[in-house]
Amino acid sequence: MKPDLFTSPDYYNLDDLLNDEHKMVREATRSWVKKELSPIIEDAAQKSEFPKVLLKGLAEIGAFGPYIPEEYGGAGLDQISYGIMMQEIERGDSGIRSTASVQSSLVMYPIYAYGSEKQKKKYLPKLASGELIGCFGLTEPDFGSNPSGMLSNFKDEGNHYLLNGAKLWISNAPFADIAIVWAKNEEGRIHGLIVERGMEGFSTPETHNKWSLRASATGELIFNNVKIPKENLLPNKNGLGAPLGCLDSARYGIAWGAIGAAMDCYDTALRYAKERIQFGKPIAVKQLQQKKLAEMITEITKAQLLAWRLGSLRNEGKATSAQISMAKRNNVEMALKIAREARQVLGAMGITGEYSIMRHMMNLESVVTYEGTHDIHLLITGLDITGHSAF
Ligand code: TGC
Ligand code: FAD
Repeated sequence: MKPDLFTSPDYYNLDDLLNDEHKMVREATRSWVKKELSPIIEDAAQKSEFPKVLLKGLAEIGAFGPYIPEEYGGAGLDQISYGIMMQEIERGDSGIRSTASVQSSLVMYPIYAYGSEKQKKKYLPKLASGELIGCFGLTEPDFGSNPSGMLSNFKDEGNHYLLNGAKLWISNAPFADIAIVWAKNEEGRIHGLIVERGMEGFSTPETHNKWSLRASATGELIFNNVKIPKENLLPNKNGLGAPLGCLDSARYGIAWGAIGAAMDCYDTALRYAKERIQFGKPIAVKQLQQKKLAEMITEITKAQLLAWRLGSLRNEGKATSAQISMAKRNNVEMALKIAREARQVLGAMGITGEYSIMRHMMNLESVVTYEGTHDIHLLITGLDITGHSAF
């Protein structure tokens, strides 16, 4: 892979809207990505291996629980710093951002928001330091967009719960130490349970042959009469709103993360267009290439402003789930379109691992599907503005 020459576009001086802490977080994350992630990511993706070597660094830069309070081991940062961190990590690779998103928003957040004090003290500091890695099991083979139909269930057996069922498409499952699993009790009410690797009847087979998110490990969670200690149930929230509340936080991170992937594709295409000579001139002088590049920076700028405003609303506790859906949907589609256009600017070179564009494009095919598909987020906006559910 070519050396990482990334220069961040900031066409509307977004920097003026950031405080010193935001800029510090960005510089620290950006330089970690350049130094540690960029040099190894293409090889990991080609080999379809999750680069575990990055876990320690992710913990050190504060990417595990950026907004979780420091008393539980988190970085205690605001929502804009969290978003910027996701942007910079996804600038490197969506799969590595996935690992950070899952650990922070889908594992640490539910323990922090719905867990007992004992659970918070037991798990959060170790998750923040990367000593424990977690995963989040909501999706099932027959229930993806419609998780309320889930079949995973647990029974009260007196001194423990007995968990049965299966989850599919679970990021980090093959190596996670713990799983936050959503399952129904005997009354059909959804609860979160902390399932630990090593519990009898719990297995996590890996899903192979993905063309997307190849540097992220994906797998199943299978529960065959797993005895779950009663103290592992998250006590403070139940119902579908509990897992969906975690998704709000992860979807918000993706709205920023996708900008990172788009910025990397744009920056690569711009540099290539200035250097690549055809018909005796750089292709950057051609109107057709300028149209592609000008549209890319326009869309990136709009997405940056959307994400920044959403972050400000979240800092004030005012962002709605529907606003988050709009930003996730818009920004991922924007990134996917830019990846496709940028690939064309590079011609044949665009399909090789010498450049990051094709990897971003393939990764974004998962990002546009997970955490709620492109269609589902549109329907969430539709419901919000009309009052009618079209699911
Ligand atoms: P509905 O009746 O609308 O809602 C049920 C209850 O949930 C509440 N609620 C929310 N609460 C918090 N945040 C949200 N975003 C919420 N949306 C809804 C709602 O108020 C209600 O509460 P209550 O108290 O009245 O019971 O539920 P529905 O069954 O009609 O479904 C709605 C729908 C389709 C929007 C929802 O099911 C959905 O979002 N589906 C998409 C599923 C999804 O996103 N799965 C993601 C799995 S995890 C993942 O992909 C991780 S990838 C990680 C990575 O690698 O980065
Ligand atoms: P389906 O729900 O079967 O949808 C198929 C198609 O139908 C889609 O185009 C969808 O938009 C459309 N559709 C569905 N319902 C409607 C409707 N009402 N109206 C119109 N169109 C509709 N899940 C987890 O729980 N944890 C994870 O860590 C996780 N990681 C993932 C990692 C990867 C790499 C991938 C690819 C997925 C991951 N997922 C995870 C699962 C992801 O959240 C689901 O794939 C997603 O929610 C969609 O579910 P589905 O794939 O079953 O598609």
